[in-house]
Amino acid sequence: MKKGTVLAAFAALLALTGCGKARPVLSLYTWSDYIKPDLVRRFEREHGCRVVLDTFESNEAMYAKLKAGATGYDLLTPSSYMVSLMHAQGMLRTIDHSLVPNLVNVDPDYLAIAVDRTMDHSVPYMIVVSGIAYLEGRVKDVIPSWRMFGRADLAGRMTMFNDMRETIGAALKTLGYSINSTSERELAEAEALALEWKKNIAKYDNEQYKIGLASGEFLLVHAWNGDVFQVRRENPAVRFFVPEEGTIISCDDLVIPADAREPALAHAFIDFLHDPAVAAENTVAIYYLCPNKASYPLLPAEIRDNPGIFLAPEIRAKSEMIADIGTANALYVGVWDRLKAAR
Ligand code: SPD
Repeated sequence: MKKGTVLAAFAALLALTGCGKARPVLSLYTWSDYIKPDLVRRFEREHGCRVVLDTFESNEAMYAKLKAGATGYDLLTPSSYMVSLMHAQGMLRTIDHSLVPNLVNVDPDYLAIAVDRTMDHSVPYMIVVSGIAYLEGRVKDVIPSWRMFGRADLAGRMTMFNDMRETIGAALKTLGYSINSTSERELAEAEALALEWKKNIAKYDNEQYKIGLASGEFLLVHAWNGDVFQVRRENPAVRFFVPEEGTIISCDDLVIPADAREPALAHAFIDFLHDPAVAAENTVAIYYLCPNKASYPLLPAEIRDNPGIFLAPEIRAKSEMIADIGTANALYVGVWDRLKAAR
């Protein structure tokens, strides 16, 4: 074959496979272990694009990075209280419902209590329940309470979240207060309790606790439900409970930053994630519940009957979602700074 003919054939092949032109890139900034990798690949195939994932460890870290000038993200998954703040600061795009027909599948019972009930600028992605995970057989006399962090016999073998709203929230809940308290007196009491707990914990951490629990380095950890059930695949001795005082329930939402480069692709990804079969497959893989009502009948009993995923009504009644508390946030920052600095 002549050289020109070979080049023409190669060019035709490239055109056919779509490899000749640069594929659009969807840049997703999210928590780790938070989407089934096969689903990402399926979306890439179906949309002729590439999905690039970057991860953050806390809402505050993600927000700080964006505020410091990081750009180029098309889709983020902050918790609802952070979504409120970002929306108020004009950081998010309005969701174009005509591009996301699967929004009809979002659970109306969840939307009734959501912050953005009309999905104006956010679409719920996953419901997250905070609690305590431990290794059965390695921790004696477990009581279903946040007060487990006061156990001196477990000193150095426990972790709590590196997340001010979660860790201060756990202390507030233990004392019978709201996790959204703005009372200086209640926060001072919570600070004193969290300070007692700090003497027993190895570190504040949102990521390493998973591997640490699986390996037995840590015996009891402050944990998010889905992460724990993923870890239990590696170590069947892992147990999870929601403390009897009540807990924090979060929803991490899909949002499109105002400066997204691929907003149409971001809308398509949201629509893909709310396809009922995709939502169910994702939930089965990561053990977080996607509030997609049409997907519930597709979930196996392992998920549907798991009290750490579908909470008992009495525990749910005692639990709360983190709210954007406006200027009172500074009180939490003060408590958190002192807790982190304390020895
Ligand atoms: N590995 C996924 C963890 C998701 C955690 N979402 C955080 C909610 C904070 N309140």
